[in-house]
Amino acid sequence: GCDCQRFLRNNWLLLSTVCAVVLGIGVGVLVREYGKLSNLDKFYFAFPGEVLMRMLKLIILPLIISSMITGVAALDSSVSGKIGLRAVVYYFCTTVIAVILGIVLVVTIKPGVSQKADEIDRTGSTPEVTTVDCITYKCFTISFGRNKTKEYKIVGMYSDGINVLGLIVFCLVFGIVIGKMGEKGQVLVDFFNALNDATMKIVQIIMWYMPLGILFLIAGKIIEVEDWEIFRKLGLYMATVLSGLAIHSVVVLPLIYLITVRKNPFRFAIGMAQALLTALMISSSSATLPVTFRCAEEKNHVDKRITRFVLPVGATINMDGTALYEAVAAVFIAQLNDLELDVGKIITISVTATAASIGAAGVPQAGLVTMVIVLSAVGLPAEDVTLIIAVDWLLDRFRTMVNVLGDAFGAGIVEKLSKRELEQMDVSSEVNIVNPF
Ligand code: DAS
Repeated sequence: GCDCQRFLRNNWLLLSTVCAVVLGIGVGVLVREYGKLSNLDKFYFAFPGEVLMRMLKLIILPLIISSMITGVAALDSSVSGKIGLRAVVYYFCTTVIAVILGIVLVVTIKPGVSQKADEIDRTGSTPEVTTVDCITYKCFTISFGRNKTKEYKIVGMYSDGINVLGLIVFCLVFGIVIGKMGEKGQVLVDFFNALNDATMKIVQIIMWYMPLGILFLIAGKIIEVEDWEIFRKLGLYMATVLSGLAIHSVVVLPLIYLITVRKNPFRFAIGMAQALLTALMISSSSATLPVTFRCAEEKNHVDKRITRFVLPVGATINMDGTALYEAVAAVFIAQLNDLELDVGKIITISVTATAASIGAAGVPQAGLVTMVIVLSAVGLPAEDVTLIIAVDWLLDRFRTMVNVLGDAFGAGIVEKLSKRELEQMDVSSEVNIVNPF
């Protein structure tokens, strides 16, 4: 009785989100079968989901600014340099491992070789993605034409206005400067601390809305998908990507966590469940950031001084799932094109896939866009991304989930490695981050 009640109270959000997913699938399938909705109806139907996305996107800007600035200001700059270095080493190593894992899998499974190559008839089987209507390749901004009427835009929410990486650098500098200003700087530190508290309060409100938004996000997607047949055709490719993502998140990352932190990695991962589920539903690690923060701090009790630093930067540059996917997809397309891959080309793919994952913004299908870099580096036609567009929305969800998991483990690992510095700070300084809850 009592245990069960406590479990419900602590996990009601997660449970109702899971229910929302199941319900969303049910509603989606039913409406798809019997609904006969026009395009406008579909838009209205999916609108509650769109509202969730917009709320999350709205809140990440003040969240990144306030958490980064207060996080850095609270750290002594020599310490923050060390913590930053550890984070970057972690980001880099896990990304490279993910790429190698992806390449090993795709080279052994060979999803694009032999009879599979004939199966994916390049013009016939993907009728809705016949031409690349326009490619405006500017700061990772691209839009692919799907067919003549329906434009399929992959324009990051930031690409037209805000540059997250630039913002992060600014916040780093600003945080260090006001941290060093003493008395006068304290006003600003207090201000951003208050801003951070307020932002997290709003996040809490958004979380209440989350199950409903997710229900309609998933139902709306099920109604919208036009061609299920393509899944069978690209099945082996998808299986390669998904098994790579599974190995990375169930074996590789937990092992690294286990070795460094010496705690149960799966308990840690379960603590992140709400964030992982959110990532899976909205396929944006940036928009998931508010939830990632809450899970890491509330459920897994990672030190706020670490999360404020490691999570926003990680969400922007640390994308293991994307790196793995880019490597697999590039080799897959090479196999479809009968391109012989020598060691040099494999290395080129590995390096560019790593770079492309760092360059990809944490928004839906950003990885598909930076894919162009990898393809052109080995001389493959850039428009061949159209071959995998049809299933990308699905793979995007899973790689985003792995991206978020990688950031979370990173926070846990960097915290452990920085224990000494954090303890020293506890005794030496009064500047502590106010608990917003
Ligand atoms: N979906 C992106 C993310 O937010 C990255 C990608 O498209 O691979 O992590």
